[in-house]
Amino acid sequence: VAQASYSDRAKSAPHPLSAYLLRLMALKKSNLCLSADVSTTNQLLQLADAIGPSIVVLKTHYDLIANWDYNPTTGTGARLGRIARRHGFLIFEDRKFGDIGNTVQLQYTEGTAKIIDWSHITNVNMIPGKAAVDALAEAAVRWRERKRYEVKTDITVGTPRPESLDSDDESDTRTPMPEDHGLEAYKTAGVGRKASIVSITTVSQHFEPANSPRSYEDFGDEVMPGIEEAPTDRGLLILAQMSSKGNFMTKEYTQACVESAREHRDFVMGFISQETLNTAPDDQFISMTPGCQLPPESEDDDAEVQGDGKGQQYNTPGKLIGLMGSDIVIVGRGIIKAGDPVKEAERYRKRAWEAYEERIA
Ligand code: UP6
Repeated sequence: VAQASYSDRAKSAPHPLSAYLLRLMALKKSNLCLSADVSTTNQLLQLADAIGPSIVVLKTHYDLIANWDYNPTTGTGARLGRIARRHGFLIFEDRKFGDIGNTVQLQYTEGTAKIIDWSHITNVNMIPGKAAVDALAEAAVRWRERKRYEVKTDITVGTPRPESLDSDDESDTRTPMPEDHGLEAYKTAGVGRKASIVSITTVSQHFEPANSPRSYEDFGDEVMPGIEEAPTDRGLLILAQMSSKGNFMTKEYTQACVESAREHRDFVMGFISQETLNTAPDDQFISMTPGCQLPPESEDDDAEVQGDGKGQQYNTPGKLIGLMGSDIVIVGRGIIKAGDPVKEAERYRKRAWEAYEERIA
């Protein structure tokens, strides 16, 4: 597999999201994932908007964001989703789930972030055993079923019936809304704003936020030219190897991760690993690799890069893609802390892409 091109692999990938991602990589000439480890929603959205053209995956740690807004339609994840659609990248919440099946299911679908609603990809730490993967797979199937029954209706928000307002003001004589579920849209979007209401069995809403500060809201439903919207499938990566010094992931452990992935080819897209883990003829997993930095521009591209003093170890894109057979490099501080992150992201994209081209040549 390591010698095959991304576009060829796209044709036979068993997971719809993997096929989509591989096509996106070929289209954008990018095998770069940005690890957007920032502290606020605005920083996250601005970074995504600025770096979006250079990447195919944006990795989040939602719990690093101080003001994460979990509203399923106007919150941080939904807004990030628009930017992703516009620039053509997938969202990967690096949640590293690690608990019993029932708990991880709830953490994936409920709680303060409802990760499954906005993140195409997430990952699992396999320490608790294979049941966690089964449980996440089951949650994803249920979520997709529910998605299929969503109906989107576009409306212009009117004024709701007085009795449906949370107000005791009797002098309030506003005109009734045709449907009660316009109330949420009214409260959040405001009268006269465009909104679409998504109804399932129970009703939830999709609409433009009332106080959109900047242009990423204006992207609306635009999709990046050249490719359709991402499929509504969800994908999982198994944390099979780590970049950190002295981690406890043995060869046997990594192998057990591969076996679990093979049991769920329709849900597991691949691995977080330091190398490709495709060994059997029908393994078509994607490996994404963190612990990646380039030396400063003044130095040789393959010069050694020091760790961060907190256990992180770095390898260059040349080594990870070219020698280790990884498919996507994950870069955080190497890009974010650069003087010009947009330019630096392009430097990483080019180096990682060149390494891939050499590999398949
Ligand atoms: N990450 C690793 N190593 C792993 C797994 N995940 O570094 O084995 C994640 C970290 C961080 C990012 O949680 O978000 O990848 C790496 O960031 P950096 O490029 O700034 O070191």
